[in-house]
Amino acid sequence: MKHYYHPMSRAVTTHWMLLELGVPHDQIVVDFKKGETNTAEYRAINPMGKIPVLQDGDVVVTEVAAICAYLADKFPEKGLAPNPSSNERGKYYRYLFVPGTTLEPMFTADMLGIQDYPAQSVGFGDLKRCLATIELMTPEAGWALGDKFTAADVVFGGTLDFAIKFGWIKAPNAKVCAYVRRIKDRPAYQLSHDPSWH
Ligand SMILES: N[C@@H](CCC(=O)N[C@@H](CS)C(=O)NCC(=O)O)C(=O)O
Repeated sequence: MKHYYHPMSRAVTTHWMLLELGVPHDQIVVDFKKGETNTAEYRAINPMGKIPVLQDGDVVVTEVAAICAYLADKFPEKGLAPNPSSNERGKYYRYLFVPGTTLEPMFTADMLGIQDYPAQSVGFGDLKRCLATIELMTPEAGWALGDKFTAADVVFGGTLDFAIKFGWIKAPNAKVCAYVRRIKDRPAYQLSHDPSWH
């Protein structure tokens, strides 16, 4: 498997996922700041010109959450996804999808100072609703699905970690901080994230 990556990018999340699984992969550093995602060759792999990308034989997976979900299902013996037929799967999908489809766009709009938008039409609603959703979804103890750490924590927890680090969440409460602390204490997190990010 090839993992297109840069150490100062969202690709640290998919690298973290690969390390949680402990599966071998070729790490291909793509320096997006030098335009390496802008070449015709790279755009043929991902027309969005974004990292991360996972290439598994003929299969190309883009988007952090999709890559984490794909990897968790490819290696079921590692236990990072609930069984496809279990009821937990619904909750699991929610943790995988809410960050990229709802929270990140809200944080982006907020950071850009965009306030005049139709909250009932835009997918993220408004900041108040997003923060209430984070509050509800953040586990009091353990992990998103209970005692067992899963890819849901890599995606949801990883997004909260970025949100605190980059000031997207201005006043994280004790529960959110404690969950992110548990995330950051994981050896695979520490191996995949630059020490200045810990
Ligand atoms: N929605 C994408 C976002 C990926 C993304 O924005 N990656 C940035 C680095 S953090 C990138 O590749 N930027 C290069 C560019 O847009 O040219 C995902 O979840 O993978």
